[in-house]
Amino acid sequence: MRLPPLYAILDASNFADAGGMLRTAEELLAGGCSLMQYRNKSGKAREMLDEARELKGLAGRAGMPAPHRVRLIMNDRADLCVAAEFDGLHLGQDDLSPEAARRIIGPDRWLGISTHNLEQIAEADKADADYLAIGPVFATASKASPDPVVGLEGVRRARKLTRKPLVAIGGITRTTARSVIDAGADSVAVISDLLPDPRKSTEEFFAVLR
Ligand code: 3NM
Repeated sequence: MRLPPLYAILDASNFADAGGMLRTAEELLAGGCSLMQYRNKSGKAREMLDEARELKGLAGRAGMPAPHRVRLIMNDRADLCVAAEFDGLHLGQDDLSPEAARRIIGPDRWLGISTHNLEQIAEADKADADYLAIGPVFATASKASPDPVVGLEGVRRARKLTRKPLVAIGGITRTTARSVIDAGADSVAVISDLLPDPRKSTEEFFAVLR
């Protein structure tokens, strides 16, 4: 698999309602974003499934042919990933094990794992995961109790420990994205710096990432 250089994360906590999130998703798609994660740390399963299905409908209507089609990743919840027919699942260190998640999502969906230090990278590298994430690269206000910042040096070291596609996350902006890719990441995952004007921000990310 090959990751696009921009991985947008839609965190439900940033939106007053599902409509706000969907409008942002539409703008991200219009800006050319082809990989989006739905993250909802406090929602009820039923609401999450409804929102995820709406996202799925939007992404389908974006109508890009493979291999450029939009891919949707569910955070944490293997059950909702399958129920909403998402393309992949992203697991944190405290979520299901990759093996358990794989049994639920099947062999074909993408499986990503968050890591926060070199031991976790080495461990996740051995797991049945399609990509690994390392972070937080920089300070972030978007995550409760973030792990210590790993910096660009952490990305460089992670790159040396795995051949799996590597996503960098945490405090990454249009100003720093290029340096993160140059440190060895294949993709940058972003929440806040896409929010002010999602279409324009997406285009500006691509302008520095291409
Ligand atoms: N995971 P922003 S940092 C969701 O370190 C998340 O694994 C992280 O948001 C990790 O782009 C983070 O606003 C927050 O900093 C990313």
